[in-house]
Amino acid sequence: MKSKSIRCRTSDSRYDFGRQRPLVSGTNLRMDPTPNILLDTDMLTDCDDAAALASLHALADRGEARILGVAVNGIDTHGLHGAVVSAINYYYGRPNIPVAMTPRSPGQTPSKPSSYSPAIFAEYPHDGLRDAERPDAIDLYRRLLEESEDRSVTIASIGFLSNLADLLCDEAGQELVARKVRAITIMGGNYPEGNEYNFECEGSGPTTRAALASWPSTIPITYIGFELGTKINTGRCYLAAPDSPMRRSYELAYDSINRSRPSWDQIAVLHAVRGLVHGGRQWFRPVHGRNQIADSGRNTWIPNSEEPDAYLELAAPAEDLSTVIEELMVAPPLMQPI
Ligand SMILES: [Ca+2]
Repeated sequence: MKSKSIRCRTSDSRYDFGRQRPLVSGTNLRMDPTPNILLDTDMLTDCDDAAALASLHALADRGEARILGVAVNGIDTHGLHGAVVSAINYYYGRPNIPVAMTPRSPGQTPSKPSSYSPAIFAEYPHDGLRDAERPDAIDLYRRLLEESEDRSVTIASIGFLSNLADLLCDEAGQELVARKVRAITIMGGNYPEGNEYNFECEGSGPTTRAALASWPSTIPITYIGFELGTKINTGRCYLAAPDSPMRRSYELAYDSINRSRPSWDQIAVLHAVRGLVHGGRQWFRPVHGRNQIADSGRNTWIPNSEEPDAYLELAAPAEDLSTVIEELMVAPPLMQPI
């Protein structure tokens, strides 16, 4: 892993727990109905990231979303988890989606060996880059946001919040987000209170708190919690599906192709693209309030109907949502795989 200096020390005491989120003025909402998605993924130990990216491609194939780029957080000790993102992009015929890597080093963000990145790097087409050769995720965030229309970008965060903490660590980053971002869906936390991997893994608590405390208050945050994802088990759909990087990840991570796996990250992508209601049905119910994050990363929800932030409860039968997600996970690519 190349060594780069991170721009801000997000564990600084200036990110006090009680700090007000910055009130940075935004601009008028542009009502383009098709969300422009920037995905922030760890693509590391679990396979739901692979299925979430696949679902995002399937939604793009249906004209429901555009994929601006993928920022990768966390560190794969094999140095290959960016190549998994690239391999999935190649599978869906979109090889030019930019894939950028956290500038953090081990010790500054969770660092683990991916259970599936070596196999996917060896067995499937991709851009050939190792993680150390990829561009900086914070630079990618800034470039994509600056190039976008005001209030036109939706972020789906399905891993650690290190990239967001680094992006938001100064007023320029906060102003850029306030001006360009329409909404964010974050898979993280456990509701109404508890512990969850993305928020607390390997001492991530201060980073999680810094990212959420620095997020502009004019842009609502929607949280997908651990407890929601565990209700929606998917993955056995790949048993009858053709070979693909996603199918391979479900074979290699927790034997998920036979045992299935919770759908934390797919739910976050689905909500980022489709919102609460789709196809005439309400799938999710928001519980408004605000998140409190302890040093450990443990979160506590303070309910308040006046707050813009919310976590989601399931508003439809779990098996129906599992079916919707599995249809997206195995939808054949619209374009020719590369
Ligand atoms: Ca993830």
